[in-house]
Amino acid sequence: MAKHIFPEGFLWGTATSSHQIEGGFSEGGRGESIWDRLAATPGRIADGSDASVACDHYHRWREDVGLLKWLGVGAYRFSIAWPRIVPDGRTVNDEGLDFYDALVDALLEAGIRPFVTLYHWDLPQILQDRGGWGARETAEAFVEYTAAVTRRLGDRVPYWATHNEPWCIATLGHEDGEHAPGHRNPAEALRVAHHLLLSHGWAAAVVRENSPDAEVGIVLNLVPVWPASQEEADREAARRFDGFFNRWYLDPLFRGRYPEDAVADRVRRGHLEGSDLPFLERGDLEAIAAPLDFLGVNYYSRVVVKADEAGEPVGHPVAPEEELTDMRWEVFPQGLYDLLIRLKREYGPTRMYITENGAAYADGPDAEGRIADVRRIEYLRAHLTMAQRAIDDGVPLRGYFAWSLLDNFEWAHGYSKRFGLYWVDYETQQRIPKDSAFWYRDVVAANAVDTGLQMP
Ligand code: IFM
Repeated sequence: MAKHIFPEGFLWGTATSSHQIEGGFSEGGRGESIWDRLAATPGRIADGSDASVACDHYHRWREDVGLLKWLGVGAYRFSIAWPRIVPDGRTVNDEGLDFYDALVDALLEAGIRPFVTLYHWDLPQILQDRGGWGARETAEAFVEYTAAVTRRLGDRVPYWATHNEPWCIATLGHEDGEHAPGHRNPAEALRVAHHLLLSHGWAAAVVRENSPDAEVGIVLNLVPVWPASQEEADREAARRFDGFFNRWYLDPLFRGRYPEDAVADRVRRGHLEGSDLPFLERGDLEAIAAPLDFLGVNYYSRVVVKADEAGEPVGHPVAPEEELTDMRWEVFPQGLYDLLIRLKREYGPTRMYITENGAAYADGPDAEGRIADVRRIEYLRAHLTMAQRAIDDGVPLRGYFAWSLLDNFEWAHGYSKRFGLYWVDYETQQRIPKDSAFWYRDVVAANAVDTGLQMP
């Protein structure tokens, strides 16, 4: 079989997030989060569930570190639950810090480097009550929270990501209303995006003070955007989608400005009164554009768009049913290569990590208890092949994190989508390695992925 060998020192990992796996809602002094509140609202989560128990990682974290050790990964990406650290929005809760402190020590003891995300969507509800990310004060509160976390863990954590996927927080949470806090207000969504970026810049400086040897970055969900046809209207729709989805975040972070065409687009749609961004204050863009040690890239699929009658970009899925995952996302590995090459060419990040990549498929245990998740293996194999090709072509890609270690609470979909390398039986909390876990373990051990093709 042809092998794609990764560079020495390539960081292999898996990823999770606090809200999706921890449970233990009322323990350790944890406060309410905006996702607890959303899930308590009937009709907001597809299967009517919530994350109050999830994978019970709050109690089973030692076992989960054991799973990571068995996989042989060199790193584990997880997030800190802000409502455990600052439950009332003001006072630091030592018990919350103790939990992560012990986890970090156990990981290091197992030879696994902690890759910590500070914000993966679980805002303390009390801060939402004071305006949430729409308020500049929340950016200030994020800095204080970051200071508390990094003062405690900064001596041992080598990788810090400030935010996970600000597009999802701003757009899904404040424009589409699908995610917490469930607002539908495009003007607010733009303020939210700005405050997230700003808080990233401010917090990154604090991380550098408290964790001087660590790498600091941010994690974006990015998509290659394809026009549905070569018609001018569709190409224009694709450009606009790219502006609102990718460049709205990449440009401020790497170029210190919002993309003019995308701003004009928002003005035209009535989401901004003029191109003077009302939320922008002196010094903000400089803070946002402070150099990053890494860019975290979450890649799952591409998007194909066409122009509707009003010229607005609308999704135009083209893939046949069998090329869709359970999220109805097209399996499109080439997009990962294209995206990495584009990032290198247009933004030149010092280094990148694929901080999430994976697929939701429901495959469960057969009569013998085996989980033959062949489609997940093929998905991961194809994407890793593209990642390795990008490295060969000069992309400074330094690591890869499979999403996810465990099946978990998939936000508005509840438990109905399974992304894990491990199957979770939510009744018993048993974790069962899927075939993909065995396969990934071999990849990590070999530092290589095979193409799956017998070469002559
Ligand atoms: O589960 C999510 C994760 O929280 C953020 N990135 C995408 C994943 C799959 O939808």
